[in-house]
Amino acid sequence: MQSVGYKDQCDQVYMNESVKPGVLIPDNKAEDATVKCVKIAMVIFCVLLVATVGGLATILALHFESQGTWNRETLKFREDMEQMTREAQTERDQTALTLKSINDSIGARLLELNANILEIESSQGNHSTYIDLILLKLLGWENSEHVVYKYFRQAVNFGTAQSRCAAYSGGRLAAKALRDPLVVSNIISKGYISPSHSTSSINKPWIGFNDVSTEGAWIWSDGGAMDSETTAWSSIQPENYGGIEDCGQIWHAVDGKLYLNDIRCDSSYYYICEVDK
Ligand SMILES: [Ca+2]
Ligand SMILES: [Ca+2]
Repeated sequence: MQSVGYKDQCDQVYMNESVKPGVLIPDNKAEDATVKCVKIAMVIFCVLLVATVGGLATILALHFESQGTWNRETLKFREDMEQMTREAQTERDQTALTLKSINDSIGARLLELNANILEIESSQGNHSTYIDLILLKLLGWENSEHVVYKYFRQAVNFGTAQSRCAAYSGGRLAAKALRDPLVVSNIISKGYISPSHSTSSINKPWIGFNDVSTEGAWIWSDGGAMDSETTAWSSIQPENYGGIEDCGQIWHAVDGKLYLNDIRCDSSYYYICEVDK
């Protein structure tokens, strides 16, 4: 009856051995079938084992590959973040330097403005209010002992220059400023004046000096007189060339002194305005 059990488990083997169902199997045949079953089982087991090991190896390989990719991406991300951090720090440092420069500039400007305000407040001039002077300082007018003045780089005729200066409260073409050695030194050092009367350049500015009313009777816009220490007529001037030269200009500068020329009033030159303090 045991042979029936073997038959149930190894039906294919019986068929290969040409054993008919229900026939009693001899012991040696049963043993052979058992061995074959064991072999088949071992083969199946080996196949399953190989498959399992192969699967595990594949899973592990994928895992490590995935881990490697993750590590590379993590490293790349870290490097990118470090680069961004360095760039942000550089930009922050540059911004800080720029802000410091602006702050220093504003601070210096405020100190200068405060000094100007204190000076104007303490001045004994007849100007009714120092607010106008403060505004002129803010507009770039330069300071001197008795006036504030400005060099205008706009080439216009004498009448226009007069009008533009008069548009400022108390304004006129420069006269008093030209008697201040510091002003003369400043306008020469800044290149406001042509170094030579032989050129045709326009930096030979109009000043408050003319003989329009009476030929040969030169008058200054402030009613003052020429200061020979700072100002003089250039050689052979004024010659009233053509009988129509009635307006004064600074023709050139030599050894820190201004030399003047008379010229047609409809010529175009830069000009210098002044306002009493
Ligand atoms: Ca003249
Ligand atoms: Ca002349």
